[in-house]
Amino acid sequence: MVKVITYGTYDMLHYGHINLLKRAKALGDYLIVGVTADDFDKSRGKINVQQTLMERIEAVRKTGLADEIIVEEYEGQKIDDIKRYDVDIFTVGSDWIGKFDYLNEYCKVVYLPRTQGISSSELREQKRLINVGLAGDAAFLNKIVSESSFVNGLCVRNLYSSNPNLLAAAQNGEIQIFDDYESFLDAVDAVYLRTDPALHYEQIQLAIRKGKHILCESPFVLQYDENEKLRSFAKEKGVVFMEAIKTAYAIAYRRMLLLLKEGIIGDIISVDATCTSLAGKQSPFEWDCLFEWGPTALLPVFDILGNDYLSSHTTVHYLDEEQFRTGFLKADFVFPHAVASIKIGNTMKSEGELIVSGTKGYVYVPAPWWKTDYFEIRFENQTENKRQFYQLEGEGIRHELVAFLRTIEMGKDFSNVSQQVSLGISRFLDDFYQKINQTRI
Ligand code: C2G
Repeated sequence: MVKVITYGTYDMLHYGHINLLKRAKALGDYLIVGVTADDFDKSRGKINVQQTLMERIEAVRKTGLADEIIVEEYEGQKIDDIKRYDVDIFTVGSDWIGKFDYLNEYCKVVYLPRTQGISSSELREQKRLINVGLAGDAAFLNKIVSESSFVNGLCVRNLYSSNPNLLAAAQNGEIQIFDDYESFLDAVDAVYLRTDPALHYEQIQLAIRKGKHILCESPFVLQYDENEKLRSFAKEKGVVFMEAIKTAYAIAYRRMLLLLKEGIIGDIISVDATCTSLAGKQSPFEWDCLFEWGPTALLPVFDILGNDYLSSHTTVHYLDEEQFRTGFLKADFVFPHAVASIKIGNTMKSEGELIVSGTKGYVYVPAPWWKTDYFEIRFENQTENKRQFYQLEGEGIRHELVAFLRTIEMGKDFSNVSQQVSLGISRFLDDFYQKINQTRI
């Protein structure tokens, strides 16, 4: 019996896939089809897959061409599978020519001509393209533009800004520039906001009124009650509103949260996050340190401990107290059974690490933890220590854009920044502007 094996994602299964499977089956007597797991696809840069693993497996099963279906979960698995299933022929489409020649050592390798004129990417793109306009002055917007090119179904064609550097870059591309916020909104389906947070409340309200979906860089408002008001207004108008913190989309950060929930380090006693940078503080187009770093540093505190803290105290060094311009800040929180602290600054440099301490051990995320692809779970007995590594593409921004798009398309919330975190950040800012429990140095 000649055994054949082939692999693929088989997202939105189409006749190109079916042609391939038919010819693969004809090469032998028994066909094994490896369907890629979501994590494996993410690690090889496929982030736009629309269907779940189970849906994709079911679609392959329904073709009736596979004698056996397996899941491809890791780099290098093909060699293991060929040996384990005693495979005679490995086959894949001609788009992979040369890539799998190394398998010749284990079985025959056949590249079958790819079917022209059809692909999952094209099918995904044919779905309505959501036009996301960018509003703001920070250089960070350039990253959103470049990351958007990795996301099918989304395009960036409009910019509302006053930063000449951004405008110059936009003029070289195919981006239309606006100096009037309302006409900018009229030109887009959705908006990514990175404007001055003091303006967010008005700007978001207007966007909601015009039925535009909003992805707003955190902090999205400065007052707790504004946060609640905008949330219910967006809901009432059927508009998607998401707060953006890119770290929330880093796979390592998500996995760390799951492990903590499972109790890997016991009960959590303390969360300590530090975020500092010296870059950017000179430019008038960059945010104040409190906006730049506050939400990111607060993210793990409120994700892990909730936002119901009993008390907090902030020590702040102001660059300009009247304008609330900050140089660095340290805040301490007391929760019913735990404590937390954040240290942020752009006039000082420190080790940007995150430490979560528990009754059985602790999690250590090395600097810069907010762009993490790696963390360690450490115990008293060092032999029990675990190291976890997860690929991080595009600092999380790509996944954030995918989540925004999916929420718009499917009407289900895919945001990784929970209401608990969002309200916690607003609560902290509310206290800050009222100078509650604040010491100046
Ligand atoms: N295919 C094809 N013609 C098309 C589209 C796809 O022949 N128009 C083939 C691909 O070459 C591949 C299979 O169909 O052999 C599945 O395609 P994808 O789902 O795009 O999977 P792919 O990313 O190619 O994964 O480990 C995974 C494998 O390396 C292949």
